[in-house]
Amino acid sequence: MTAELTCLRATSDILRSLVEVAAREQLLWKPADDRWSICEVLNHLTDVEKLNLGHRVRHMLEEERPHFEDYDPGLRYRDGAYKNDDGLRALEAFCETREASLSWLERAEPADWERRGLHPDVGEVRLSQVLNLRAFHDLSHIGQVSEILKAVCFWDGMGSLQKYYSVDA
Ligand code: NI
Repeated sequence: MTAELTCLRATSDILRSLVEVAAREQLLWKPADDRWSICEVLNHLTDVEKLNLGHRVRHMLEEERPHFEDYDPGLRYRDGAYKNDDGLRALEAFCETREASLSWLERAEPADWERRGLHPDVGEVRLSQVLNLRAFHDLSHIGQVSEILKAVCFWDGMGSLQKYYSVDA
């Protein structure tokens, strides 16, 4: 299995373990009005999974050089696609959606990694580039979830030992 697929496969278990650290209401905590909660991050990942990994990659496997739809996370957030209501349900929705993507992605042949699509901003891209981006994106949001957990679960309890660190959620 390639590094991209190994990473994409690991993400659900990593997120499950991280989410377990927090109490249910902490999954809804926002570091600031304009920053996302863990629940919103999880809903963002599911939305991206459906519209980007699911939609774009599937079209690349089934069509010649498909045009990708534009995807604007800020717009999706404002449209309410990342609602902040139930972190555990959001986690399960992501894990199910990722599992479905992997089940057909892992059936693709190595030659399929060279298939092309047309990105609305950067133009022609290969499937392997999209998968590298998806793995990179997973790790970015795993880092974001870790930062939120540091702030919401452990920062207050550190007391005077806070002097050695800062939080960046
Ligand atoms: Ni993102």
